[in-house]
Amino acid sequence: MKLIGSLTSPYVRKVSIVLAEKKLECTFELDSPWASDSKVPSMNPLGKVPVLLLDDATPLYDSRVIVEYLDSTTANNRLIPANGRERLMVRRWEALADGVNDAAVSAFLEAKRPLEQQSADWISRQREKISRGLKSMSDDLGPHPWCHARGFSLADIAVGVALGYLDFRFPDIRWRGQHPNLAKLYDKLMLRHAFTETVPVA
Ligand SMILES: N[C@@H](CCC(=O)N[C@@H](CS)C(=O)NCC(=O)O)C(=O)O
Repeated sequence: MKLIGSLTSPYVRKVSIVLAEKKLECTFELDSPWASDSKVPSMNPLGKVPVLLLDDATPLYDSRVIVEYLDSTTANNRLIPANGRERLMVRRWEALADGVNDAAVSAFLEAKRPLEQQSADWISRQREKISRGLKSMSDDLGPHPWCHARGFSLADIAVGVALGYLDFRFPDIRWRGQHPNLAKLYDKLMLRHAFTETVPVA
């Protein structure tokens, strides 16, 4: 298998962490979808990373499909409950965390446009999504040790990646002070090898 992506993408990071947690062998190919010579559009018509190239050369996207596939390949360290409401709730955590990333990526890209083309309204709309997303994560986590009752899961990976991406792109968002329970979870996640070896790099 080969993972194609950039080092700054939170979705690529989520997949990298799942690969490490599942102890799966995979090579990595650096390819920025923003580069004019990027090969990403030839593998994913949407032109987005991550793409996972299977051994038979089938390209898989997006990150949610990829992590579902990876989790199903081995019985060890299951990260997504097999079925029922538990599965649904872990996938909902992932959707929320990925949605915070969507808003953060969108606000970051907007702020990179020339000043006269930027929309302050757009950036503030995305920041509101981030702020509501953080509150919802914090409320749902409450006093529990992990996002999902059964223990460490894809939900914690997705939330940890979103929090790390905010640190990386929006250090002015002081989520630790507002949500100490998320800070506690994050500190615990950062003790895991899979998280420390995949810190985003500009
Ligand atoms: N929902 C997708 C989001 C992927 C995504 O937006 N990736 C960004 C990098 S952070 C990208 O490739 N953007 C290029 C583009 O939008 O053209 C996933 O989970 O894989």
